[in-house]
Amino acid sequence: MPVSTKAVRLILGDQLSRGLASLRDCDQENDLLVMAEVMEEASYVRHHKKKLVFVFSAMRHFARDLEAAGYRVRYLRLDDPDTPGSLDEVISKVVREHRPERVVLTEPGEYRVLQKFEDWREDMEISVVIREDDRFIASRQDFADWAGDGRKNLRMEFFYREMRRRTGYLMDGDKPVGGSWNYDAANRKPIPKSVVPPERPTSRPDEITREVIEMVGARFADNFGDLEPFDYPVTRRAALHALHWFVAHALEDFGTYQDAMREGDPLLFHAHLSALINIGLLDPREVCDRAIAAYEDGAAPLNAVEGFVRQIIGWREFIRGVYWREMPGYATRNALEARRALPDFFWTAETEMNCLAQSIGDTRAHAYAHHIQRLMVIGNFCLLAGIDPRQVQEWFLLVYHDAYEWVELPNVSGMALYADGGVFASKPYAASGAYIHRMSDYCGSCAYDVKARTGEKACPFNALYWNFIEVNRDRLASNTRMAMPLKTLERFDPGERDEIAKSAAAFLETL
Ligand code: FAD
Ligand code: DLZ
Ligand code: SF4
Repeated sequence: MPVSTKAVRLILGDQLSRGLASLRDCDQENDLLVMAEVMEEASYVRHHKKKLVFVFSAMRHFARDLEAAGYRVRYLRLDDPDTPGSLDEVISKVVREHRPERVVLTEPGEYRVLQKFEDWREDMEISVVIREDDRFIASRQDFADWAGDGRKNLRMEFFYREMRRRTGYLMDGDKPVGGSWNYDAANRKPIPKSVVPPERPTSRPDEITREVIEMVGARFADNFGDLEPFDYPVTRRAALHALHWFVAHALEDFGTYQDAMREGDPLLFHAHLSALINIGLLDPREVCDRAIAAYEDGAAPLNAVEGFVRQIIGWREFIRGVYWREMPGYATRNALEARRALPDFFWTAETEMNCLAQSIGDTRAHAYAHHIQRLMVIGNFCLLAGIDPRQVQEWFLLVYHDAYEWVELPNVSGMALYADGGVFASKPYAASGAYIHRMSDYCGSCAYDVKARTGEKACPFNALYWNFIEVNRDRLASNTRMAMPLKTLERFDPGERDEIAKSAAAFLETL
């Protein structure tokens, strides 16, 4: 006799958490957990091959572990001809076939998917329950309450302090441990040649992952990025290993070299945990707890641990709050009226600008680049060259294995491009070649001269930077944080300003 189904509980590819809100009151005998690999999600952008392997393999391992724990799971594979192409069709099919009393969902990470969920709630004859995603520490409502209606510029630092108070992380009563909220001043050092980051453990793909690699290789051969070698954690157990490894071996120097870049090593002392947290294999609270325990045990200094905790309970939560507060209009903002097409070298990594060749090359190889590569090399270039924000957003959404719109969009539009007009950034993160030179070893083997401002061999970031200030002079005039570069520009003689405009135009022409 077929088992009757009380509730269908759909679990999305980035909801791989045993504590997920929609799993909490699951009746193991009568409820059905549904997971589906669907072409719509696999192709709404042409994801990096490693991101596809990561998501599908983690989904398959999660389903296997749920089954082993006694849950009834219906898993629809992409390579099964009966699997529908979209989440809409999946939900219709399982409701038709299993006739549940209700559908239980956890709110998704993207506005586009929330609209689907809301349509189901509206259109279906059975009850559709959408639960808050409480894997985040601040709910959407918490953020909205904090941000208020009228607050024009949202500042992460103040939100972060609220989160410190709320979580009690690194707090001494109502005071921050060590007396300061923020130790960022100690976290901006370039990395000397003599410092050798710890070697990361590697692992071999198991049978499930090998099968997924084969499927992605066959069906997504033209997508961006290297498929192999693939050794990312795809289970809860492996994710915990990665967390323990980071805390034991890299956290100590995470803060000091957080902004540094080195050719051939995108990881340095970074956590490489964003994708695992975003997909649900690690909980942000447990990640912070581990880091704080290392501080309390004397294994990691305060500047590292505070810096790390700030990224998670500060930036990560803040960025998500901004996304839901500002959507749907946020995706189409273009405050600086940038219209240039994304250059081809974003796909090939073939450019003489070594910083971009390295950062895009790392991205293509690993579906990963660290924050400063994303912000101050790739994002900065797009800002200075006036690349169309929609094209930049799409690129960032597809190339990184931690990318979902809730986190990618505010980072790109708000932080890197200032396309949102300053919802949370106090000024555009624009920088000349000098910044990249200071924080990396890229310039040493570059075809361009980082010290030269104009001329054929001059670092393009230099003329582009001053040209950006010139072109956006009126827009930036009222921003006190831009007063210094604007004043410096005024001091250049007209011939120099003319040369800058010509050099920038000549370079932009080559794109
Ligand atoms: P670490 O440098 O070791 O940081 C620790 C953790 O802090 C990360 O794992 C992450 O969970 C969190 N974190 C740090 N900064 C941010 C931030 N700005 N926003 C959200 N979380 C943060 N992060 C994504 O997860 N997905 C994205 O699609 C994404 N796109 C980005 C696009 C741009 C233009 C920029 C500037 C940043 C983007 N980030 C994104 C944020 C950040 O670059 C990555 O979280 C980080 O590089 C991931 O590597 P890691 O785990 O080694 O991080
Ligand atoms: C990223 C992704 C991919 C590639 N494929 C699937 C899928 O086939 N099925 C699924 O449920 N989820 C997938 N995901 C994750 C979703 O895109 C993600 O849940 C939404 O973007 C909401 O954040
Ligand atoms: Fe990048 Fe300019 Fe340095 Fe070359 S010289 S690596 S283009 S910053």
